[in-house]
Amino acid sequence: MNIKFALAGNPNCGKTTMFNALTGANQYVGNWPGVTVEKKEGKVKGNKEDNITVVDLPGIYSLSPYTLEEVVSRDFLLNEDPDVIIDLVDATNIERNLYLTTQLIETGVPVVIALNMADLIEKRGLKIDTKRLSMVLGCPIIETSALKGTGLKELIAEAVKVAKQGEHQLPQSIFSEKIEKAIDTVVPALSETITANKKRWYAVKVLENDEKVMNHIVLSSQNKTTIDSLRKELETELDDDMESIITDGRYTYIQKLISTTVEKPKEKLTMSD
Ligand code: BGO
Repeated sequence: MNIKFALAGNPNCGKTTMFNALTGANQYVGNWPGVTVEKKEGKVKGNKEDNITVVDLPGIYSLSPYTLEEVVSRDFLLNEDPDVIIDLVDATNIERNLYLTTQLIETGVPVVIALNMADLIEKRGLKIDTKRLSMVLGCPIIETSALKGTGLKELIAEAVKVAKQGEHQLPQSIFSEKIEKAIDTVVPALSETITANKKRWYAVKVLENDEKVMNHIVLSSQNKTTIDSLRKELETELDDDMESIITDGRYTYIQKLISTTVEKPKEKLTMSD
């Protein structure tokens, strides 16, 4: 079977090391269409049964529309339909890395998390309940060390399994009840050309008034008026702009999730404490 993985993650999460470990010398470098951002693609080595291509997305913190890297990444995920996103999460920076994860899950492309730098978890005195984290996020988590080459076979096997299942789990709710209700109002206003699994991502972006998405999709003038006034209402009530409200919502969700799944080492007391 031909399978396409997209490798995504924050800068410095170990993506280059992982890409090299997965593909070996089997890689080619070019540019993303129309921009001078480097595009790397390769074939997963040692897997004879399937023909697996890995596309290395640029290192990004978010899928917002503000940098070329972010735009290239989101266009690829939404338009090129990779079978699976392998989301590299740096275990030693898990809280910050999960911000992108919440957005990747919303694209409707199935996500498998590679919890990378796993060799440092114990050394740093961290305890991560991967089982619970996986259950709440609704995607498999495999501990990996791209540096030491551990967990890679398991990661490939899991991602292949997910690709072959071919069924899309709809993205989970993560925001407050008010925001989730607003998202539910936007979803039916979206055109049928947007597939069911991608509707949540577009609905969040429409609510945020993301310029690139607004220029790209078609809304009836009645739906546009309804959504504009819904946005205004929420902005007045929550006393912030919608993009900040959504960003805060993601952080609140992650903080809550981290508080029940990650134990950090106790701060060492210094003499002055
Ligand atoms: C240096 N475990 C550990 N311990 N380190 C890892 C792992 C892992 O699983 N994966 C990657 N690293 P990139 P992006 C370095 O380069 O792949 C390390 O931006 C150093 N360099 O070796 O470049 C990896 O592509 C000097 O570390 O990340 C690299 O995502 C001292 O994480 C760094 C210490 O990996 C970033 C580290 C001269």
